[in-house]
Amino acid sequence: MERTYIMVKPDGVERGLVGEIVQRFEKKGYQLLALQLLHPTKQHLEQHYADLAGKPFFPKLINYMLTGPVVGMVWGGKGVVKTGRVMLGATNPLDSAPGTIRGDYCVDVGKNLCHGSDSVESAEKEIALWFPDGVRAYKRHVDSLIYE
Ligand code: RTP
Repeated sequence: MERTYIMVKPDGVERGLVGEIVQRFEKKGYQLLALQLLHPTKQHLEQHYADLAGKPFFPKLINYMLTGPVVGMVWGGKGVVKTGRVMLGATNPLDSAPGTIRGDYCVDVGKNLCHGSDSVESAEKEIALWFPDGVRAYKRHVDSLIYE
């Protein structure tokens, strides 16, 4: 099953948007495979965002992500990586369509509430980084009402 790593960033946790974000993925029909609230270390975040290490906004991004706990989740289902990112909206919330999470709930790129893996490969890397003990699959009876 395709899996993705979705993370509610510290602003999303503090603003009480965890439930809203979880609900959107649940209502879509995706399967919740793992969920944790975590106070990430600087080193952990630098590993997660390693691809962005050269960007001018990198230090600001790490400091933002250190302002409080994050809620990390693994969601599974058909096309969940690409569609998950569509559900989050564009990186810059001012470019995000209404109806997306960022389009509905935020304004600035430096406070854009959530993260979603950008490919199947990076999703698997991120899941291994954030859930090093592994994520257990389970059968969902409701799948017969969601998939043809
Ligand atoms: P994410 O990883 O959080 O889902 O975001 P993304 O792929 O859509 O965007 P990416 O380019 O990977 O950037 C990661 C996060 O860095 C912050 N950012 N700040 N110009 C800026 O100040 C700037 N650009 C990006 C955002 O929090 C973005 O989500």
